[in-house]
Amino acid sequence: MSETFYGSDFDALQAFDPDIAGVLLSELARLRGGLQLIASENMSSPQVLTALGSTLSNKYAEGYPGRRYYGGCAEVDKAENLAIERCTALFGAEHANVQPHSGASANQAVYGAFMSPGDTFLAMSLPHGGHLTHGAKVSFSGRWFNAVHYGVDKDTEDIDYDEVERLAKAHHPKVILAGGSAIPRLIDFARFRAIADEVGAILWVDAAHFIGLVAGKAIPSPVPYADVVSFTTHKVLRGPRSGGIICTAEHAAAIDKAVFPLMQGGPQMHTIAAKAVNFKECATPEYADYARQVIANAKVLAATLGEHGIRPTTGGTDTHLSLHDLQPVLVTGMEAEARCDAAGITLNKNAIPFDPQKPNVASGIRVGTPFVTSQGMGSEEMTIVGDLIARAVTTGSSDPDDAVSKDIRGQVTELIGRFPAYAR
Ligand code: DSN
Repeated sequence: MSETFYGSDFDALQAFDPDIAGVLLSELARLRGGLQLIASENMSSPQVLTALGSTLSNKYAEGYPGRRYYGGCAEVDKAENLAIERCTALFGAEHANVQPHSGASANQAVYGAFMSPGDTFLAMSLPHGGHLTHGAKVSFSGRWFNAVHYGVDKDTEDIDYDEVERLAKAHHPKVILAGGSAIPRLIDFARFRAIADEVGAILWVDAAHFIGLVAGKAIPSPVPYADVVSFTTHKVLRGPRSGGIICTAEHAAAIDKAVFPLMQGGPQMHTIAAKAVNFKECATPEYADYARQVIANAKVLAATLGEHGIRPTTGGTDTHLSLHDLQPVLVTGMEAEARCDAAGITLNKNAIPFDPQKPNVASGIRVGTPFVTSQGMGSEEMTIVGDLIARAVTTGSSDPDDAVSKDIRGQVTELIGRFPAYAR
């Protein structure tokens, strides 16, 4: 450890609080000891983790660089300015706000910038792949605003753009929102822009899931089309657990005022520094290779599961995730998640469009490749991973002591042994 750096002193933590030190170690062992396939998770770098564990966490810095409500902000101003410069350069955006604490906080700010309570907006429905903060009744977004929802087409299982247009013309929303948390296909931003222009709505893209693929230039960017793009920094992007917003210059002041002081107080300067580190990482050719490999891996994984009868909705994926219908193999999402868990494979149950099951049971699973690709796995390994998931789902047990669970766990251990996460 550097003499002058006081973050990440694990020995001191272990001496003072062995309980929490134990949790940190056992979580690391969990990450290292299984296959991580949750589409929204990744393995951030030691550099990012170091910035997160730094003394910047101590600093109050309400306001923006050069315009703070506290003294002593010269150093954290440097970190925030770097994060802003790197973020706007990475995405070719006119303005960036790097202060949102999370994706949900970023989304709150976007509502605050463009809408008042009672206003109407149009967004994808949660059961068809949207997000809680896109107007679900249990979220502030559904309680304080009038959410109108579009879904996917029954045959293609992809966004029903004709329905989006019809609903936009019928309801004249102030904002049209594109994006969600279980959308395997590319979104047609040009079509959304055209619909928004037809009804005079703001076009907002929630790019939380796929912003990392945009950063790596592996898929088209929403930036040329959207008025505002909200995102998280910890999914494919592989940064700290946090959020951000990019927008056109026209909306910069409204977004900044909505993040602070409307929705948030003091920004987390350690996290902002970690975002700056992450944006620098994402500008490298290595990261672009990574983003392309994430998609290549997701395609192989989706196809392999499909060969085992675990049907990918929409027929496959263009992104980092695929959504699978388990009805053909007569297993629920809840049971599949438990069986995979017992076999050392972490993934999540997920509602599929037109799902007959309740959300906490669900007929599907969602799998994503950001984490395993960060470990260095490629297409060959995705075939093995698909075979292992299929075996766990169709013949496994939720009992970790079951012979099949143990056997699959052994194969998982062999595979991850060749691609260690956070190698010693
Ligand atoms: N909970 C995240 C996901 O898993 O997609 C979205 O917020």
